Amino acid sequence: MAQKLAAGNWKMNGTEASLAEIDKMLAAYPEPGCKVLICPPATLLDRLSTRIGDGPIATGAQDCHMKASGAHTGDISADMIKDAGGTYAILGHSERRTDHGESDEVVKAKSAAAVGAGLIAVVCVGETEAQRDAGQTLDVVGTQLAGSVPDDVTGETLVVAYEPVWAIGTGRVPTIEQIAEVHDFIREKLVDRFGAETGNAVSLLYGGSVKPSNAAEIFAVANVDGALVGGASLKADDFGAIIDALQSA
Ligand code: G2H
Repeated sequence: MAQKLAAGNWKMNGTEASLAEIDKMLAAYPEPGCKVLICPPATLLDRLSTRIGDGPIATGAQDCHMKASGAHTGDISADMIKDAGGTYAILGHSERRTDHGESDEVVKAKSAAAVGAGLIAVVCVGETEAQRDAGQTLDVVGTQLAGSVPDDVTGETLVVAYEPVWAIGTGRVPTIEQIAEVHDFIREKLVDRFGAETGNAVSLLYGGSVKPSNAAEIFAVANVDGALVGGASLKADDFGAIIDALQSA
């Protein structure tokens, strides 16, 4: 049985002032009924982790270099993420695939480095609008999944996020049937590759314009174990409402 996970991806948003939202979250959810993860920008990871302490809310990074250390200006490694208190890393988000040209091969190497260092990898996959219109969604997602997920994972060290590129930050959301089709497909591929025990234990997140008003409907879909939330994770009230929806799903 996969763990329910509400994950916030702050993207390139947040300064010291944003941490006040975390105080509100901690006050409202001292013991959330699902796993909660917040991935702030790297500049805030240490401060956020310290603020949260050892409670039920985890922190993570939005990327992780494939090497442990060295001459890689601007990058951070898995050990640095752990040193800053993070336990998760998001890998292969479509914004990184687009902005930084990250291929499946690169995402796989980064994910392997993260898992190898003891982090939980949140590997993102998803089709563009043109690919969906061309009927290529499952082919694209299947190829990304096969190419981006490392071999040495367990149900506890891998999370997969399905994020249709056309739904990210646009307010557009796939139909419930479209989400169900892709999540069922991802589950099937993970079970085929890793066996039923591991494949069924991997949390599958939906991501793309999740907000309080659509969360309950999305969380009712089989094989949706939670969400990767961007814009709506920046406000404690909105993210809290999404946590509420997941707790009661
Ligand atoms: C998808 C999501 C978070 P948003 O990228 O990863 O962002 O919820 O703003 O669409």
